[in-house]
Amino acid sequence: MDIAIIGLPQSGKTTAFNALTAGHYAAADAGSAGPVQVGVVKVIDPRLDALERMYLPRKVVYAEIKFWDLPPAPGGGAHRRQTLTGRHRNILQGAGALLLVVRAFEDALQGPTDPARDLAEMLNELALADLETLERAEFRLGDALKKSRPAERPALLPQADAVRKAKDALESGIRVRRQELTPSERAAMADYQLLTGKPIIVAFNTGESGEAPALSGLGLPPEMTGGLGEVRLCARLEADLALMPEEEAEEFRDALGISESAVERVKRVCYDTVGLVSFLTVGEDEVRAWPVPYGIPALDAAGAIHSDFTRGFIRAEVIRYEDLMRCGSLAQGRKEGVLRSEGKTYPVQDGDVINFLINV
Ligand SMILES: Nc1nc2c(ncn2[C@@H]2O[C@H](COP(=O)(O)OP(=O)(O)OP(=O)(O)O)[C@@H](O)[C@H]2O)c(=O)[nH]1
Ligand SMILES: [Mg+2]
Repeated sequence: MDIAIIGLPQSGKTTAFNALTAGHYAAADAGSAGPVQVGVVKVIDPRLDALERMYLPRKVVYAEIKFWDLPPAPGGGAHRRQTLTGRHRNILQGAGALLLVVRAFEDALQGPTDPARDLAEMLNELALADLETLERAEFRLGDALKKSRPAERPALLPQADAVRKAKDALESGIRVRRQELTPSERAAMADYQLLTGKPIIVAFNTGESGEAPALSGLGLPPEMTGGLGEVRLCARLEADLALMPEEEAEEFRDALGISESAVERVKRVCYDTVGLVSFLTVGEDEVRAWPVPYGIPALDAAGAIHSDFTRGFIRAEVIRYEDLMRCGSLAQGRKEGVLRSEGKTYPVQDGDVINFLINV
């Protein structure tokens, strides 16, 4: 999954990126345009370690999260507006989720913190970017309708209706992800890769001391904060810890009363907010975790492995991870009747170990 880090200028996005990816790239000065940075982190999964001991595979493949940090817009530090429509828009559009960094650390240059104001401003920016996209789409569709032959209209009209509906709801303050759209309307929206259609995780970047804000305490309207994920981290401290040897970092965390590294917390909140689960595949060749949305049909889960798998899908043999560990092998699981045979529509659960039977 790709997660783009967004936030107001100088909110600590690059510092958070470094904390999450243990990157060695120094936070750039305000306004200086740095490169786009990408960092990949493995999603630690103890189940894979246990399966590795059982299967002794040639390789183990963990689920991954890719974090993206964008350079500040030219002159960015000077004015507060973050341009979400600039030349890196495609990265934001391609992301599976947005990590929205909100400054909660004191900074003499930037004045008093105001997380509620900053968060509202960013959410507003996202909505404005989407409104622009939808207005352009509405215009184009209207034009196409005018020029269309009668036979072409039935395809265009529902699209135009869906765009209008989403735009109206967005104007009344409801993010696209939270809108009540029919499955076909949602499908029509998918083409536009709308930013407010993505899961958003708010990362409060707190100071080394002092009170950490919470979404529920910001006094923002529930329609604005509903459905947002939240996590608190002290990016500067965590970025320092991320560069230390693991043991040393652990000692520091213990001393500071931090039970878990920022990256572990952020990963979990991202998984929860996006609604991701992992199904597992096993074998002598490879033991692997596959991140997929919760409850996706077995057919689509097969497609996540290889697009050919959707065409040749026969059935899925499924066993719960716990049952496999208890039985010791798929064959034993079959004997005990806990290895089930499932069809295309079976909703995949976290911890399902799946063997797809494919006709190639
Ligand atoms: N005290 C404190 N300072 C921080 C923290 N995180 C970031 N900073 C400082 O805030 C300034 C901006 O941090 P960056 O990580 O560059 O922020 P940014 O959002 O990437 O900035 P732009 O890319 O220019 O928009 C730097 O001077 C950081 O050292 C934090 O958790 N605590
Ligand atoms: Mg930066």
